[in-house]
Amino acid sequence: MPNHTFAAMRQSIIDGAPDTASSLAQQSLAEDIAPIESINNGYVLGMHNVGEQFARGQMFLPDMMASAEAMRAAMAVLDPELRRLGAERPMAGVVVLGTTKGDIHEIGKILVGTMLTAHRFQVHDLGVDVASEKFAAKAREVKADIVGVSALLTTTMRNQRAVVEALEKEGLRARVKIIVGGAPVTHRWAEEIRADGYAKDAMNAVVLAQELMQQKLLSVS
Ligand code: B12
Repeated sequence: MPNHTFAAMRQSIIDGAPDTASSLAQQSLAEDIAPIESINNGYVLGMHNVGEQFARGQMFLPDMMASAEAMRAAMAVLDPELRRLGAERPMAGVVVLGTTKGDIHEIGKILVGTMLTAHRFQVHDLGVDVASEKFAAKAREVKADIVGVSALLTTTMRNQRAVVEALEKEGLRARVKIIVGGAPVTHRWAEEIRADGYAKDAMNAVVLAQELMQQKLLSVS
C-alpha cells in the first residue's frame, strides 16, 4: 500500500474522524493489504501522536476521545478479517485478557486480543475496569493457560500486581502464566510483580504468548 494511504490512516486518528478511518480500512482490505500493516503503519502511529499532543497540552480529553472513536471504527472493519485469518487452524492456547480495575483504556488490549486470536489463541476478553478476583475466577472457569493484564495509567499499574496475587491466592499460579502490558509498563515492572512476561506491543505479545506456551508444554512433558 502506498505510504500516503498509511499517512491518511494516521491522520484520520489525529483528526478523530471515524468515517474516514473506517473507509480507509475498507479500502485497504479491498486492496489486499494485511490488516496488521494498516494497524502498525497507519492507525497506531496516529494514536501515538495523539498521546504526545495530549501530554504537551496541545490536545484535550474530548480530542482524545474522538481519536479513540476513530481507532475503534477502523478496528471494527479490520478485526473480523484478522480473526478470520486465525480461526481456521487448531488452538494455540487459552488466554484471559482484561484492563485492570480503575482503568478504562481498551484499544491496546483489544489489539492484543485480536492479534492473539489471529494466531490461534482462544481469547476471553473481560473488558475494562476488571477486578483482580474476576481475572482469577475466569482463569479457573476456562482453564486459562495465560492471563494478560493491561494498564495504561501509572496509578492502575499496581493493580497488575493484585492480579498476580489473586491468582496466587486461588492456587492457580503454578499453571497460569501472567503477561502484562500497557504504555507505562516495563520489563522491570513485570519482574518486580513476579509476572511471567511483558510485551511492548501486540505483535510481541503474540511472540511472548507462544514462548510461554512452549515453556508450559516442556514443563509438563
Ligand atoms: C485513547 C486514550 C484515552 C481514551 C481511551 C479510550 C478507550 N476506549 O480505550 C480516553 C479518552 C477514555 C482516555 C481517558 C483517560 N486517559 Co488516556 N490515553 C489515551 C491515549 C491517547 C492512547 C491510548 C491508546 O489507545 N493507545 C494505542 C494502543 C494501540 O496502544 P497501547 O494502549 O499502549 O497498547 C499497546 C501496548 O501498550 C501493548 N499492550 C497494551 N495492553 C497490553 C496487555 C498485555 C497483556 C500485553 C502483553 C501488551 C499490552 O500492546 C498494545 C498494542 O500494540 C494515551 C496516550 C499513550 N501514549 O498511551 C492516553 C493516556 C494513557 N491517558 C492518560 C490519562 C491521564 C487519561 C485520563 C486520566 C484523563 C483524564 N484526565 O480523565 C483518563 C483515564 C480514564 C481511566 N480511568 O482509565 C495518560 C496517562 C498518564 C499516566 N502516566 O498515567 C496518557 C499516557 C496520555 C498522556 N500522555 O498524558 N484516554
